[in-house]
Amino acid sequence: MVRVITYGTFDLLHEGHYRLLQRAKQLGDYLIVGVTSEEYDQARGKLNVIDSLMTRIENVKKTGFADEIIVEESQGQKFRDIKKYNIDIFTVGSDWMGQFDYLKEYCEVIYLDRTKNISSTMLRTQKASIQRIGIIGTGRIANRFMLEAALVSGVNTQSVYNPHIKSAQIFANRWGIDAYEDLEQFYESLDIVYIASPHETHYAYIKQALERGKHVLCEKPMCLFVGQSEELFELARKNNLVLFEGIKTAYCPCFTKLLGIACGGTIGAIKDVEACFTKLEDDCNRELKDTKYGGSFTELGSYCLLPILKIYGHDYEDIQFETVRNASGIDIYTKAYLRYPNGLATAKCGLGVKSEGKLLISGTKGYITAEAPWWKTNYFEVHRENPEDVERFSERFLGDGLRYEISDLLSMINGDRKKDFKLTRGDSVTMAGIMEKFLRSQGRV
Ligand code: C2G
Repeated sequence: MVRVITYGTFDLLHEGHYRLLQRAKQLGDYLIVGVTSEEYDQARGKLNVIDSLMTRIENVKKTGFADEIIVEESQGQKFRDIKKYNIDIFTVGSDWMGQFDYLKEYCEVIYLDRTKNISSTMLRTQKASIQRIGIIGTGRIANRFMLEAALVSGVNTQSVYNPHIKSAQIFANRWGIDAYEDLEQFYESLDIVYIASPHETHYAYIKQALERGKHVLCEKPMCLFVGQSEELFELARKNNLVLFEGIKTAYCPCFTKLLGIACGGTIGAIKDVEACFTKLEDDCNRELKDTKYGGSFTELGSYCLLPILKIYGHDYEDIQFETVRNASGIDIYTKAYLRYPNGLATAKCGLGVKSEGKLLISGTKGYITAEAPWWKTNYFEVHRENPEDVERFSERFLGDGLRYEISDLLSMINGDRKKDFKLTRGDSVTMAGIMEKFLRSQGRV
């Protein structure tokens, strides 16, 4: 008798899960299915699981493929189960390719092809549907997005578009999704578009997607012109769609906590915010080659402007830029000075100059510091006049952090609009206005 085991969350059970269980059963005579407990999903950083453990077990039972169902409660349990249940084959979907090779010492490990397309037919009966995501762009961030989206329940990334079809195909093969050459067919394949293409292409893609009834998650800076930003948000509102700017820091739990404390009066009235983010890039990278829309401020400015706008709001009185430029005239280092009626702020960004990445918020009773990488906030300190009076705060920041914005986006699509306080329409529009002022100050537009 061949004994097979597989594990999963099986949230909002869909045909990808169904086909996986069906093929797992066909691998042997007796199939054990491990369903993850809520605690274990939290510990491994899986977000947004909707169905309870009981519902998920019930749904797996209903497929009729499992001979036995167990609960997976902790890391290391797979190894123990393989021994305990005398397992011959461990199997899991190919999105986990290579991750469970360490079990090969104890049994056979088989990665079954992941189901690429989740259609809506099976999902219509469910209370929350799986949102199908398609990606535009195939750069570094798109690769990170694939890993992070896999840890958010309720989404299935299934298509990619790049005007250079070769790049789309390489990306699609790597991640087991479909590559599209035709934009219309691509839009038909999805519910949410994730846009990770060069900055200046965002506007046209967002507009197309919104006109076709698709929700949009767009990498920062979403827009480089205030008029475009306003137009797109208006279009999204009219079509009842979610338009979401992906500045990951805004959605990370520790950053939200930091803002809560900063704005809660602990350090008195805030009078200065200094935010610095530098990341050395090679001269031949897109960020430093594009002499019109590239450079330090368009690339990193959104991160530094975020705490400034969240603390002081949108009505700054004045903004000035100072830049260090390379031979092609592009800013390799930029300082933006903002003056508000009640305080000052500086945003400092560099792709060709390295500085200490830091967020420093100064108030009339104390200050808050978060060290680099504060844009992936997991720790900050509150200091007061007495040097010994230091409060320390920390919170987990999982993986690359994109899972938080994907999870918030889903909550908004599913009707929980409250969460857009983390990055509002006004925040995004103001940032687009600042990007435009910057480009004008450099004579680039
Ligand atoms: N799956 C699939 N096709 C999809 C989606 C999922 O074949 N379109 C597979 C996954 O690869 C996995 C199973 O269905 O084998 C369950 O998927 P999830 O519920 O997302 O669980 P997961 O997070 O993959 O848990 O210990 C937990 C396991 O390691 C995997």
